[in-house]
Amino acid sequence: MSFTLPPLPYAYDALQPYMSKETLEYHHDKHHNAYVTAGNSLLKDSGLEGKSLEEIVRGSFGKNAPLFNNAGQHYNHLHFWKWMKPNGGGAKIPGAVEKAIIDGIGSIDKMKEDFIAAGVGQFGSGWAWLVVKDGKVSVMKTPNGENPLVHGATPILGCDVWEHSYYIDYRNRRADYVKAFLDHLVNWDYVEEMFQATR
Ligand code: MN3
Repeated sequence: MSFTLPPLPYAYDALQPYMSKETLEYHHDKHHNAYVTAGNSLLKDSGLEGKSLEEIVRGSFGKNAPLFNNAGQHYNHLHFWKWMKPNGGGAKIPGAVEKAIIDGIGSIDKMKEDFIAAGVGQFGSGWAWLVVKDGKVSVMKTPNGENPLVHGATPILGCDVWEHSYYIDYRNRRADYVKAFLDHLVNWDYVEEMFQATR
């Protein structure tokens, strides 16, 4: 396979005021595109050509750091765009994933608290996640381009906490960004879709 950059599933200004047109233009057109371009170049002669993106991410982890970083970030961003939508977030959580969150973490409020703490507590660049591991939903965080796939877990929601994701709109206020992500941007239907695919 080769990596391709899909268009955003909404207009560049669709997530305002919580994520600006300028942020999405840079983040999608420059940052994500750079992972795609570098990833394709690093994939050549890596021994992982012809594998699925998930196989490339798992297969390069700990073995080929440049390829892993770019393939991991490509995977993370492909889903990140779909994990958001205009008028998302809040309490509109589909029943199956809502129940699994409550079973695994205790309550929706506790999940939000833990998710924000994971995003804020990730030193430097990285991601905050809701994952399914051994059939149970939990919160985790990873540095840089790493993701739950290489820790035996499947991500069902991820928030990019690299500065490029929020610095234009929130400056250094990462907690405000992660809170706005949960309250106004999350596409819970896509979270539910990824959750159902783990069952
Ligand atoms: Mn990013």
